[in-house]
Amino acid sequence: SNATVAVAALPTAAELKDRIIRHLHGTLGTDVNKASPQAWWRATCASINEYVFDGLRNTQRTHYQQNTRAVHYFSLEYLMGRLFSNNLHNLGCYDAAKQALAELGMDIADLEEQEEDMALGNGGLGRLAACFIDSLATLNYPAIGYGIHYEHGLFKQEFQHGFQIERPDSWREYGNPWEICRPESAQEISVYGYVETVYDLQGKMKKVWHPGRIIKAVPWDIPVVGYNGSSVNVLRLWESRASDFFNWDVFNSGGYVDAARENIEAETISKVLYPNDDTDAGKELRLIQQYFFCSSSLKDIIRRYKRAHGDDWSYFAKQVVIQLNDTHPAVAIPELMRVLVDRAEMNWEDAWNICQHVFAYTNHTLLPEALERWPVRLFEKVLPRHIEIIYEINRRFLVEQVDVRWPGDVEKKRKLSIIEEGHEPMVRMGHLSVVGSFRVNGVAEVHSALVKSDLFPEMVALWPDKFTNITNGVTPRRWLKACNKRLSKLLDNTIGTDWPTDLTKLSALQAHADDPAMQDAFMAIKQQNKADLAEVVKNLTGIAIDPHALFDVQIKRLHEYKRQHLNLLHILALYRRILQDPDYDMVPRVFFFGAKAAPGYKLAKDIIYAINKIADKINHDKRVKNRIKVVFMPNYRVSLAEKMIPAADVSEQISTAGKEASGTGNMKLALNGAITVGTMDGANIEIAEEVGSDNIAIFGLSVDEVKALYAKGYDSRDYYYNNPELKAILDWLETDYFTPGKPGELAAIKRSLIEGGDHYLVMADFASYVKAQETIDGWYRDKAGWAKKAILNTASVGKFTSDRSIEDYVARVWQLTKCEVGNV
Ligand code: 26Q
Repeated sequence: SNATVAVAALPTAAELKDRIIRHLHGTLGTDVNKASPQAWWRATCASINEYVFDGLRNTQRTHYQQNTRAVHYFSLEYLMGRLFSNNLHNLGCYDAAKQALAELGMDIADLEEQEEDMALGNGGLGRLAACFIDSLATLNYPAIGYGIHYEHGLFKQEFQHGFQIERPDSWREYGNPWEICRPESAQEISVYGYVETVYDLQGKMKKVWHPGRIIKAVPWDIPVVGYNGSSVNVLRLWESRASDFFNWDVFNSGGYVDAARENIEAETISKVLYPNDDTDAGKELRLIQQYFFCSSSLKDIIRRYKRAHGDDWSYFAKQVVIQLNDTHPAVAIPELMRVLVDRAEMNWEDAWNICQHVFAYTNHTLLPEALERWPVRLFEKVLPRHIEIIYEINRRFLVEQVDVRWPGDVEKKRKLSIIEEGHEPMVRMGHLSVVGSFRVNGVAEVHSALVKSDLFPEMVALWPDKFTNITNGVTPRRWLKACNKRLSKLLDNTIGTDWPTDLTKLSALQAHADDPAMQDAFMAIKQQNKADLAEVVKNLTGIAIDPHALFDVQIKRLHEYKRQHLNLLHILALYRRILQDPDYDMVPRVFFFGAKAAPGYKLAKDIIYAINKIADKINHDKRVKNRIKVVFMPNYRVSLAEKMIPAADVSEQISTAGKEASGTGNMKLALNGAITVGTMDGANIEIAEEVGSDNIAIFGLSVDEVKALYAKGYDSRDYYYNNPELKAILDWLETDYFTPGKPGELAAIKRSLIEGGDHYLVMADFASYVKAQETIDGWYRDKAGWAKKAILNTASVGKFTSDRSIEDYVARVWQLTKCEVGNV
């Protein structure tokens, strides 16, 4: 046993075999002869959990005994995906489990497919949270992730005649082996009601909130296993229930039915994840979700703190740092103020001082429509005491900071106020987060610069040191080691086995990039991964694809700014060239899409429909002679990403410059040897810097050029009338060529680009994009040249491990100390 890891002894194949059989009998009530794959999966999970729970107990005991400072990651979203293979890899026993199962006659890959994805997030922001908690555990930092235990995660996507249909995701319908309910740590949460002003015997004014409703919050703990079993941290997710306390009177006074209705209302809070990844009109339930989880989590933190320090608050900011994953949990700031001022009876200045040393805020977007704002009247209704506290935070900020810096400047006050005045006054959650935090970060260099220059310039003038950058990263355990086992073995054999925890070690691969044997080995692996994906595509869509074609992949939420329709216009250009010139010479390509559209986002759904209709036409057109295939993978999610990314030759990262805060799929694809076609946006800029201009195809306007074009007045029709190919393609969308008998079904895309003004500059970047794709086509014809570029991509992106991001947060924000966890 190793004294510096939480999980004492890593399981062997023989031990696992014993335990799996024991759980088949004792936990599942079945036996080796009649067990279903589902039962085998459950028995294996239960066996793994014996090690996981040991590690969890050791870690929690060590953190408690050493009274460690910890980061508390507050996020409305965690996109965990599946945990089976991840936990096996992090426990260092994937091969042992594979062998144990093989000896029992089972294929581990079939068992992996039994698990539902844990899809408690929309996209990048939620997956980032999942990568971060993996890195925190791996690096032995004391950390807790807090969030909501949604009954339904992100919807399941189906296509019917090319339309996106949403179906509920019921990931826990048959139970989830990775979670533990902790009813002993339940909390009571208040909402609604009114505030009473009272005076005590000394004549001191006090505010008393009389809540209109009380809801119970029950925590579920999901162990987060660090690589090599180093630490096992927890992800604590809150589920809402009806409070027994509140229901008692209604129930006893004959209101059995009313009580049942209140149960349903209480349980609605954690019922479903909002499927938007940009804000829409303030919904009451969403605000209650935010408050419900922030209040529960703060109570949990304070309970743990008081166990060590009693009523002495002077160590609180030394022990506790809270990271706000965007503004979604920003209501935690007035909530902590309320607890300190109203409940602990602290004076305002001391309470505010604690807050400003506890909170830090990560911004993930600059898009104006995605900046969270809540109507003041909604706050007054749901959180009547909190809106008073926000007003007081704002009053002091305007008097003590803004007016001191810019005396009498009404315009500055209007711009900086946490309350946006107007017909419907709004609370600006970004402003609240900046004012209440000691640090604010963006998620890639260019994005952090824009946060300062475009979003909060006056806040920077007030507090220049508050703002910093922390470039995103991804966990190489899930996004290389576990999802691309073939490449991982090649890396182990070539550069040693340290790379999963020290990703810059990948740079040792650069020395092999010209070696023909390495090129062959690398591309042979890519070829096998492509063959595996072709099989998945066949099963999922019925489409037969040539695994030797170039695999071009765009996987991300569907958004105009991400420009899936730019990709589509390029496909149409190629198709048209083929129709006009039957011998048109191009490298055969399969264009893969994976994307969910927010259910209410009309144009995003129109784009999905257009891709599906155009795919159908092209895939069945004999004249194309298989030079183009278009595959829209249904229900894109983490587990599908793990199958697509290792098989990608080309990574599409084509957002309008200045719009994609960072991107993280770009990192995963480059790590697996895909070559990026991308704009100078988000982390693409840093990827280009790392891999060098020979190994990436950059195109399009830069951030500065985009700004200049908007400033001079952008007219997309200039490009329509000056580029005959582009004009012909857009006009094509108005015909019934792709939708026989139904002309105009695809016209909305053209309209958005012409009459709609083309806000995301698709037309302006089109020609440059087509050229970049021609460069890619040229590169791919040179097999050795391509192999070299692919190898250099994998070799050069070590910077983008989430371990580096976490070390940056520790150094620039959290100030944590590593805690080696012993085992007894
Ligand atoms: C807000 C209010 C109401 C309902 C929904 C929302 C909401 C939910 C999710 C708003 C935004 C999101 C998610 C945003 C997101 O995923 N942003 C991405 O974050 C990544 C990690 O930093 C970046 O890499 C991406 O560039 C960024 O788009």
